[in-house]
Amino acid sequence: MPDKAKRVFTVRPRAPHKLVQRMSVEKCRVSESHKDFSSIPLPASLIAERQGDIAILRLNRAHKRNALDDGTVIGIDAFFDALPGDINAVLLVGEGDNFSAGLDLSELKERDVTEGIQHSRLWHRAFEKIQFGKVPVVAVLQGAVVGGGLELAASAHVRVAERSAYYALPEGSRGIFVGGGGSVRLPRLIGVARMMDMMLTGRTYSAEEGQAMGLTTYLVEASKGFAKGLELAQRIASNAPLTNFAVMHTLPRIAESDPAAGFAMESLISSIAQADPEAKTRLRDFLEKRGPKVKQS
Ligand code: 1HE
Repeated sequence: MPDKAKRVFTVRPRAPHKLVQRMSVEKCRVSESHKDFSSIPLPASLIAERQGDIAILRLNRAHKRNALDDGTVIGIDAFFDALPGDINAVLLVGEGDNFSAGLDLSELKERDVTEGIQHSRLWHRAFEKIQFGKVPVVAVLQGAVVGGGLELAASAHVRVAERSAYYALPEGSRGIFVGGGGSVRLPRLIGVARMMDMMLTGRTYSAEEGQAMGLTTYLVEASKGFAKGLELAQRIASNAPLTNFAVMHTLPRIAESDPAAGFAMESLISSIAQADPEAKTRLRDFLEKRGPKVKQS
């Protein structure tokens, strides 16, 4: 869908910086298929739908290769902030042949240093709500997963890549630096040396190569990404919510703690999870032959 007329974005309850207040987003479009999210102010560059307890957030700027303009990033922030409580997983997809070409370079020209910092912090806030939000997020990748598009993908918990997907960090050739959390998240996925090489030499990695490196979690054939992503999101959504929460919020922090603190945190969260009535029910179901057995995937 083409971009529509623009209007000033004024809806965030927490007073944003004046730069953010000035940023404009395309007019909110609400159709029957995503009426559940109608109270969330989304720009035309984002479409939200639901399938049961799965929310599907679609980058909808295929004509600009889903480049992330300010309105889109503000919309991502608003969407994850206001996700309804009955949603148990999110599927993040890009319309067209590319997941995302990263930062919308046309918006970069006139920013001064302070505005640059505020812009980067805006991305940090939005992507933090993905990585450390309410529910796990599965991203479906195809074509360009580039620059800020890779930073966005890196904030998801599971990445399903079609064979056409490729990863790149062209910031070096544009005279800029990652600003959407890439220097924090990507070294944790692929290592500092690989990220350095990608930024210095413009090296790209295919979806298949990305699998060995930890960027691609699942590799699938052309046009199979959505179905695989949805299947995984449904599987994730069927877990006990407290376990999903612990995996998202506690596991990465334990992994970065010193071992003594990590062991202590693990004991605490495991005892909190097992005391939850949901865990009691699930354990009883298994022991009484009603619960599912582990199946080889
Ligand atoms: C864009 C953008 C964009 C496409 N910002 N407008 N990202 C990049 O450096 C990647 C820049 N994009 C590309 O290298 C190519 O567009 C692609 C390889 C991704 C796709 O190529 P292609 O041939 O399919 O499309 P195209 O003809 O290059 O682009 C189609 C349109 O999208 C065209 O606009 P049009 O008005 O001429 O039709 C492009 O200008 C537009 N377009 N990508 C703005 N990125 C928080 S910091 C993050 C830092 C970064 O993300 S740096 C990396 C930025």
